[in-house]
Amino acid sequence: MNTDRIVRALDSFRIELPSWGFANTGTRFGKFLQPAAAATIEEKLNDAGQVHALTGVSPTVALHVLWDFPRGVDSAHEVSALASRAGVQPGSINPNVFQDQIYKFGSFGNPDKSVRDHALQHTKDSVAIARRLKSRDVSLWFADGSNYPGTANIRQRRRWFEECLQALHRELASDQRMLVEYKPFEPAFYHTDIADWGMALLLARAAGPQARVLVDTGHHYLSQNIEQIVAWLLAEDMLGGFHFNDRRYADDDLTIGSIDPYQVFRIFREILHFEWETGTRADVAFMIDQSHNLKGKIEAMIQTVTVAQELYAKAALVDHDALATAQARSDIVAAESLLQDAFATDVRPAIREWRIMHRLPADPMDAFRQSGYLQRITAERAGRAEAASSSYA
Ligand code: PSV
Ligand code: MN
Repeated sequence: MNTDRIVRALDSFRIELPSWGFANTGTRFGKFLQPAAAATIEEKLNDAGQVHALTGVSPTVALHVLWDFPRGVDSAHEVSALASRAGVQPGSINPNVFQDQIYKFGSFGNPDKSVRDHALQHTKDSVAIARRLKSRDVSLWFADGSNYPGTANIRQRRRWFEECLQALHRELASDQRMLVEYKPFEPAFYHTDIADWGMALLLARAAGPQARVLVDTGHHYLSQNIEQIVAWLLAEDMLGGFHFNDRRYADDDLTIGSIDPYQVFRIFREILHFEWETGTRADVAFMIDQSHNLKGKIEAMIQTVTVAQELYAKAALVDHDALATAQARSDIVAAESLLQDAFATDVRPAIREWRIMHRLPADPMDAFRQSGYLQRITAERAGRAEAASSSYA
């Protein structure tokens, strides 16, 4: 095993936690409440801080504007202070133009101009929040779509999306980015306005030079080749970031690698191959977008971060020089085996060493279970009313 490669890979690997992953969330059939779940932004940041303190690789937290900034931009100062107290920093800022009643028929794609204006204003406020917090990325996801054929003017809505995204792009500071996330269905079940990576790419291009595409791994039809999408977006310099999660059927928000770890490995491998080929690090934000209905929230996040590290380390073991030779000779078995051998390597001992080297617990999950943190917050948080704005579903 090439330990140097693993160490180099781990030194540069960071993954962002979602604030909403620490709150009570569920499915559309209901939530199973956990007494230790976070209900306030302070609690979410504290829990994320625990994950970072134990793993050392999740220093930033993605924030959802309606759930985490009760007073909008006026909450920014407080959120920033709470984050630094928790030992983390604000990460990507996620506007929310899908939850309020006003968005029943869409946001940027709504036929009613006053609703489009309202949505645009919210996203502009989100850019302002991001700027206050020194967050680079404003991450946009739209639930817009329709449920029945003939009920929406698809090309007109596309133009409205272009106009709104362009207007929003004009608000960005020169060091900010906007990320456009796509999703093929849900909550809309006939058409989604930004349904796939091609639509997101075209809209990001139309929006302006600081817009990129965000790939949520749960937002694809089954068996779609996600790493090929990644390769194409890298080639176009249009890959901005990921929302990682796993799934068996649809957008199930399961733990990364729990169903198909080889797919995550293949995605990381494409990114590392790009770096090998170009000598440039791909400027891509790794973020988690998971919510756990059954697993303990903090344990699930520690597990997530640990698995992500393992898969990244395995991908870093692929010998791209040897792979290039095998590909050039069309030696299919040799080429494929280079991936399979790397994937089969047990990188856990090397990761333990890396943690010890960085004065981190060799086993973050065990350290968490020993720490007493869960018992303490369970006692503190049990019995208090859940804050209404803290989560979804
Ligand atoms: C939508 O399914 C999504 O992936 C978007 O990223 C949202 O911001 C997130 O989930 C939380 O609802
Ligand atoms: Mn997402």
